[in-house]
Amino acid sequence: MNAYVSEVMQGVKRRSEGEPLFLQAVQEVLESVTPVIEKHKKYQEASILERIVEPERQIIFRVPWQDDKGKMHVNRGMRVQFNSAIGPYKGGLRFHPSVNLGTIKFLGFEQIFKNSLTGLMMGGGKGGSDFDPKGKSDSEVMRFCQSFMTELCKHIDADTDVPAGDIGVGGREIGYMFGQYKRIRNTFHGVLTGKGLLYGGSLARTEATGYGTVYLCDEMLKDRKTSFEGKTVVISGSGNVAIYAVEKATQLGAKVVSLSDSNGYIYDKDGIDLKLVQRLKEIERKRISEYVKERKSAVYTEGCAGIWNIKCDIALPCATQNELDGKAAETLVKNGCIAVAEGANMPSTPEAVEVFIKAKIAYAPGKASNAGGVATSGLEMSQNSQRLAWTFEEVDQKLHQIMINIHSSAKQAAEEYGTPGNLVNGANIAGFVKVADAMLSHGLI
Ligand code: NDP
Ligand code: 2IT
Repeated sequence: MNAYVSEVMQGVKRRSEGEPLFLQAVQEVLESVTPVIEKHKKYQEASILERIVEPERQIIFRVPWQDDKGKMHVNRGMRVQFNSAIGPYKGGLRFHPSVNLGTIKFLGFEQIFKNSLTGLMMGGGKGGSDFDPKGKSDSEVMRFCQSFMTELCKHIDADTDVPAGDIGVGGREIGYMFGQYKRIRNTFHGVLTGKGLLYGGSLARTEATGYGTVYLCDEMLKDRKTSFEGKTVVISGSGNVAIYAVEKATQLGAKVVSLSDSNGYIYDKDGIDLKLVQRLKEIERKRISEYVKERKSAVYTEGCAGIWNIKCDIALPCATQNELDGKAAETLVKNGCIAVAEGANMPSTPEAVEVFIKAKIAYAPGKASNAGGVATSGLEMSQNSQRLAWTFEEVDQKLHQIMINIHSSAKQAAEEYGTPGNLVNGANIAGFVKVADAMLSHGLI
């Protein structure tokens, strides 16, 4: 590694003890942008790297709430406002027991470059809590969300910071948080995205991340003179992103044969029955293991890591970070997998990424392939500002075009800086340059 870049990395390591996910995300971006730093001295002269790895602001707060039996609980809430060089902070909220500051910093850092790639005016931010919505009643989730927003509402605004969903935060949670924000601030505006259609949400936002992942993958396949038609696809997770990746891949002629959750995975040789999955997961909030009780062609296996042993042409990891390791990547490649597009954030470990790049299969990192979610959040913000609602087709067509553009700008940047076909470098560089140049324009802040 270049001496300056390596010094910045050492500095981040010294100051981020106990934050391995954040270090992993920073390391990858710094390695990718090294040729840019070497070619253009202006970034080093203005200490752009030192500044871009340090969040502009981090807010950590207590979230007290009462369960249905009256017992009091305390969770930790946080929002990391990472970078606002090209727009208001934008990024989701994650409610999951594993959430800590390092998780939110990693996600917020990724969001800076992802949002830049969309071509829309959005800075990077992320938030969340170690609250676990699983097994809680609607009233418990409501009380938690209201308490969370009672503090968060002091720090966000439609032109300041606009949160959305992520793991554990979907339409129900966004609704409760929007209600509380409106009540306390007495303002009705687009302060959150992923809202219900009755109060300012955008058509196609629910579908956007999954659809976008498939659109981007399709661009990589086109480059290789092929398509989703007739391909066998493995998708991990069974949440918002996974479900709509299944829908779009199936529409494009593929057969999706598996899905998972943190307990295990299903394999359905006849192709996933999407309506059944939607009922089980979106309405009944059940485990994916229930699927096999209603579908004779499917089998369930305990433990989620085995999903990558299933032979497939295309793999779309859509569950969580580091869910696909080096060994799993080798198995996929050995079994003839030709494309991997990440719906989740950083689902492949650095070792897995290396395997994909070496094997020269089509590989899209999450910050490129899952950017359709936040891009459509950006489109929701535009509609809110206009006080208009666009049709599903209009939003979907814009989303599709944004994914095509992301693929081509990542591909172009990879070529320009000497690693053609490497979309990890391409996405990091294309995302970085825009933000870094905006930071230069703003002077030392
Ligand atoms: P959901 O909460 O809807 O679903 C998450 C899915 O991932 C569930 O199937 C869940 O299983 C599984 N999962 C979560 N944590 C783990 C874990 N530690 N090990 C194994 N499986 C796990 O979330 P989303 O679908 O919204 O998010 C999935 C991924 O996509 C995340 O990485 C998120 O950051 C990313 N993403 C989401 C966007 C969005 O618009 N929603 C946009 C861009 C990226 P279980 O029920 O067992 O926990
Ligand atoms: O990781 C992500 O990009 C998201 N969870 C969506 C963020 C958003 O603001 O829509």
